[in-house]
Amino acid sequence: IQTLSGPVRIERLSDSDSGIIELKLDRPEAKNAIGKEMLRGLQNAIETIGNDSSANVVVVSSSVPKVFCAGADLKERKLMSASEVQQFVNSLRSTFSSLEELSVPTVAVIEGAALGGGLEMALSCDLRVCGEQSTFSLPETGLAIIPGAGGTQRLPRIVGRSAAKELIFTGRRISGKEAVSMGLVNYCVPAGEAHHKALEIARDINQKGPLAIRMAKQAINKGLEVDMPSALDAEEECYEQLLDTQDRLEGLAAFAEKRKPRYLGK
Ligand code: CO8
Repeated sequence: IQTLSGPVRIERLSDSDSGIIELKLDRPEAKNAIGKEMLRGLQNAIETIGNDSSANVVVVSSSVPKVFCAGADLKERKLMSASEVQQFVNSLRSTFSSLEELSVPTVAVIEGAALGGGLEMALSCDLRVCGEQSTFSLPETGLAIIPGAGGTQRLPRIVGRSAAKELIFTGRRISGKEAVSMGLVNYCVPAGEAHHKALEIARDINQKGPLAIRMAKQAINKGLEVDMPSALDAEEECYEQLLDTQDRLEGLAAFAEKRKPRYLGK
């Protein structure tokens, strides 16, 4: 895999973890705020991962201590005209949609602040793990705007409409403990251990049939957007794509022979 540099890096783990890709935000001077360069970096990274058929799971984290991402770059934003802001936000929104639409699972690791666009990025991932000292907020209404990169849509789908409305109307910062209690994150662990926990989850996913994981993600995501009969059709379609795979036969053979399966993704 190509290793991208700049404010967004991607790296592949080695040996038995080689299906795990790390996407790292690294713009320490601005607490990972998303400006134009960061946005381009994210787009390149997501495209590169999307084209890599041997990627099985992506861990999205920050290399900057005590922050996941401070949201939109407010200094850059101040210099933009309304139409430039509109263009930028549209681009950010579609970038987060491509993150959400990656065929493989994504796990966000939050150690510290996930604010505004930074939280919206985490919401575009499939799973979230945070350290106890983390803080989460969508402060946009305090800046006289609304979350514009998916926050008004993804947050209520994850935590329910009532909790999402309170967080968006007030911009209140919540802790990791509160985030886990409302289902915003899957796990809240002691500070500094979120990356370790995310890798544990990623390794678990990486051991499973890779095509099955992709089909499970597709079935869940497609099904949640439509009525139940159409959702069950989506499940059937995804299930049937797995019937003729070598990996399905390998799973059965491994069970019969009481050994670990060796999946090839075919
Ligand atoms: N944009 C630009 N620079 C930033 C940002 C930001 N969002 N956040 C921090 N920085 C800069 C600071 O200005 C400072 O720079 P300098 O050294 O030149 O003064 C540097 O990063 C370090 O910041 P702090 O000294 O504040 O560091 P702390 O560790 O004390 O605090 C925090 C870190 C908690 C992240 C704090 O900086 C903070 O609260 N930042 C602002 C968070 C925020 O309000 N973000 C915007 C949310 S709104 C949004 O993202 C809209 C996106 C929706 C899509 C677009 C819709 C229009």
